[in-house]
Amino acid sequence: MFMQQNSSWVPIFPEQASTFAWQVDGLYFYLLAITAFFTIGIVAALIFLVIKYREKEKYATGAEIHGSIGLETLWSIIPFIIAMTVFLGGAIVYYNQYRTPKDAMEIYVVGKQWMWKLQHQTGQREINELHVPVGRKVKLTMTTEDVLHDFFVPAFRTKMDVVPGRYTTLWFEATKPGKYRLFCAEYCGLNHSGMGGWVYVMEQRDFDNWLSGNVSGQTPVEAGRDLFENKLGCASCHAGGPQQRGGKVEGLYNTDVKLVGGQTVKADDEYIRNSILNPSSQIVEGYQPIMPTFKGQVTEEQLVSLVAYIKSLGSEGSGATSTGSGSTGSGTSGSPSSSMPNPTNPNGGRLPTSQLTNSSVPGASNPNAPGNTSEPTRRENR
Ligand code: HEC
Ligand SMILES: [Cu+2]
Repeated sequence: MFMQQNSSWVPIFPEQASTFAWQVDGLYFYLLAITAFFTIGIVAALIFLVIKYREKEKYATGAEIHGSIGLETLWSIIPFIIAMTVFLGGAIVYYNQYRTPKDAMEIYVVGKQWMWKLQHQTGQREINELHVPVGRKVKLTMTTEDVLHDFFVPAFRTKMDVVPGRYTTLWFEATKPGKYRLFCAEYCGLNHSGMGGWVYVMEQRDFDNWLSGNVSGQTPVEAGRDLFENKLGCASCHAGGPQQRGGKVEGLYNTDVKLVGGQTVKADDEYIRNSILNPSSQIVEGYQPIMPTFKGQVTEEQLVSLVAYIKSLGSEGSGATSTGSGSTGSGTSGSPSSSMPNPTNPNGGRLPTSQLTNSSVPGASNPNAPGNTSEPTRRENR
C-alpha cells in the first residue's frame, strides 16, 4: 500500500512531506546560494588578480592606497544586510516549528534503548511505527526511559531531542500520504543506528480505519485514572473533599500554582510529572510536604498517562468529582483531539490558591467541593 518515497527534485534529498519542509529547504538553499556566490566570486577574483598583477618587473613597488570610505561602508553594509536576511529566515522557520499549535492531535512518545514506543490518545500503541492522518496538526509529547534520544523525520524536516526527566514536544503537519523514515538522531549506545522506523501518513478515512482496526486497550486517560484511583492510591489524598491532605487535581492543568516560598509555576505536563517524582521540590502553598515520591514506582508511560488524566480533568470546572467523569476517549472516531480538549481557561474552575491558605482544611472554603465519600475524614497529625 505504501511506497517508500524518496523522489525529490534534488537527487539526494528526502522528499518534502510537511508544511514547513519547503521553508527549511528554502533557507538551506538560500545559504548554499550565498556561500556559492561568494566562494566562486572570491576564487575568480583571486585568479584574475593574480594573473593581472603578476610580477612583470623585478623589485617594483605598488601604488600607495589610503582607504576609501565609500568602499568600506559598502562592504560593511552589504554583508550586514545578507546576514540579517539569513537571521530573519532562520527566525521565521524556528518560530513556525517550535511553537506548538493549540489544536494539534496529541501523541505520546517514549524513547528507550533502542526503540520508539508511541501511543495515541485513543489508546492504540505502536512500536517504531507511527500512523498519522494527512493534513492534520500532530503534536508529539516525548520523553525517554533511559538516555538521550532524538526524534527525527527527515521528510518532515524537523527533529527534537528526547531528554531523560523532561517532556519535549515536536509538531508537524504532513502534506502527502506515504511512508517516511523515522530516525533516532542522537547517538544512544550500541544499537543506535537501528533505532528507527516508519511514519505512515494516511488519508483521514484510511487513518480512521486503521484506528478502528487496532485494539486500543486503555486510553492514556483511562490508564491514568486507573492508576490515580486504584493502583497508586493518589485519590486517597487527592479525591477533593474537605480535610483531604492533598489538593484537588480537577481543573489544575494550566493554572498558576503558588508554591511555598512565594514562587508561582504553571501547572503544565512538566510540573505534574515533577510533582509525582519529586513532590518535595515544589510544595504547594497551604499544604504539608507529606506526599511520598513515586520515583521508581511508575514508568514513563504511566507518568504520561497520569499527566493525560489530570489534563483531561482540566477543563471540567470545580464541580467535577474525580470518579467516573473525565474523558471517555475510547472511541475510535478518528477525531482523538476533539475528545481531549486542551484546556485554555486560565483558572480552570480551580480554587484560587489564595483561598487555600488554611493548611488543615484545604478546600474547605469551596462551597462546591464534593463530599469525600471514598475515604474517611482524616486530619493532619502535625
Ligand atoms: C499521602 C498523600 C498523597 C498521596 C498518596 C499523593 N499525593 Fe499528591 N500531593 C499531596 C500533597 C499534600 C500535595 C501538596 C504538597 C506538595 O506540593 O507536595 C500534593 C501535590 C500534588 C500535586 C501538585 C498539586 C497542585 O495543586 O499543584 C500533584 C499533581 C499531585 N500531588 C499528584 C499526585 C499523584 C498523581 C499521586 C499518585 C501517583 C499523588 N499525588 C499521591 C499528597 C499526596
Ligand atoms: Cu536513540
